Amino acid sequence: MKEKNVLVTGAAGQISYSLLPRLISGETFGPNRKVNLKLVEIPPVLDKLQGTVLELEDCGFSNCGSIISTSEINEAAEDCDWALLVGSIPRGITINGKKIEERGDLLHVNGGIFTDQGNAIGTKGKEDAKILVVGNPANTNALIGKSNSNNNSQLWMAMTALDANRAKAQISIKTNRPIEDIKRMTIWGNHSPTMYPDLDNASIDGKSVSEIINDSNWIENDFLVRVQQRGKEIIDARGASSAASAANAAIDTVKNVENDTKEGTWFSAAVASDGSYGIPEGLIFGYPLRTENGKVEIVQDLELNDYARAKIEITTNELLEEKEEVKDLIALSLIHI
Ligand code: NAX
Repeated sequence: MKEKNVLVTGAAGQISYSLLPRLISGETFGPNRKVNLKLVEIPPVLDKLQGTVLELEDCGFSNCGSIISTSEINEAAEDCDWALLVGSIPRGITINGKKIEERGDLLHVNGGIFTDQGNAIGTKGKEDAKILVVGNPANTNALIGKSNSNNNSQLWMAMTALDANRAKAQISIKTNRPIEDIKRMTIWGNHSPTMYPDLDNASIDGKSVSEIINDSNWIENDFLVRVQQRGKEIIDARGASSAASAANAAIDTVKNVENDTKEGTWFSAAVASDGSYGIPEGLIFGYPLRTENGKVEIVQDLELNDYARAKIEITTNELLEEKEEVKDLIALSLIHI
C-alpha cells in the first residue's frame, strides 16, 4: 500500500480529536493509502496526547500506519506530504505574566510558532508538501510559515472551508435545497469577521444564489452577519469553539486538494495571492480554487460588483494590517509584498 505522511500540530486539542480518526479511517486519502501520523504537541501536553494515541490504536483502522508523538517539529516535518497546522495559543492565556488578549499580542505569540514550523517544513517536508493552517489567525500564520519555509514548491493554505460550509448550510436552510446542489461558494479574504462570502457567484442549478434568494436585506443583514459571526455563536452556545465542524472542514480541504475538482464548481481556501483580483501579491487570501491535474489554481475572471469589491477591500486591508503587525516575523525575501 502507498503511504502518506501527515503532520498534525495541536494534536491533543479538541479539533484534532475529531480530525485524527478521519485521517486514518481510509475516508480522506482513500482505501489504498496507509497514513503515518506525526503528531506534535508542546511538552506539557505530550502525556495527554498519549491518551489520544491509545484511542487511535483502539479504532483499529486498517489504513493506520505508524504514529509518532513529539514536541520536535523538525522530527515531525521529515518527509511530510501534508502538514495540518492546528496548534495555537488561544486568546486569554497568560504567558510570562502577560495576558494575551489584544489581537496584536495574539498575532505575535502565534506567529512566533509559525516561523519555526515554516522553516522545518520547508527544509524537511516533501517538495510537493501541502500545508493547511487552521490555528488562528490562520491567514497571517500561513503567511509567516510560508515566508519562513523559503520553499516555493510547497503549497501553503489557510482554512476558509468552515466559513464556506457555514455559508452553504444557511443557503440550504433558506432555499430548502440540499447542500450538494450549492456550488461555487467562495469566501474571499481573511478567516475573520471581515471575510466575504460571495452569493452572486455561488450557484444552484447554474443560477446565481443571490438571484434565487432575491432578498438583499436578508443577504446583507442576516446571512452575512450570521456566517461572519458563526464562530462566536457556537462559542456562546457550546462554551467552546467549533471542533467537529472545523475538523470536517479540514478534511474537506484535504480531499479537495487531493482530487481534481468536478466540472462546474470550485472550493474555498486561502492561498498566496499571485495578484489575481488586484490582491497584493503574497498575501494569503481566500479565493475560489480548482484542482486540475493535481495542481491547485485560482479561478479567474469572476465578476465582482461594487458591493463585492468594497467588501474585498475591507478584508484585504485587514490582512495588510495584520502583516504589518508581524513584519518582524516574515522572512526578508517576502517583506515587500
Ligand atoms: P485547543 O486549545 O483545544 O487545542 C490547541 C492545541 O494546540 C493545544 O493542545 C495546545 O497545546 C497546542 N499547541 C499550542 N502551541 C503549540 C505548538 N507550538 N506546537 C504544537 N501544538 C501546540 O484548540 P482547538 O479548538 O483545537 O483550536 C485550534 C485552533 O483552531 C485555534 O487557533 C482556533 O482558533 C482555530 N480555529 C480555526 C478555524 C478555521 O476555520 N480556520 C475554525 C475553528 C477554530 O476556531
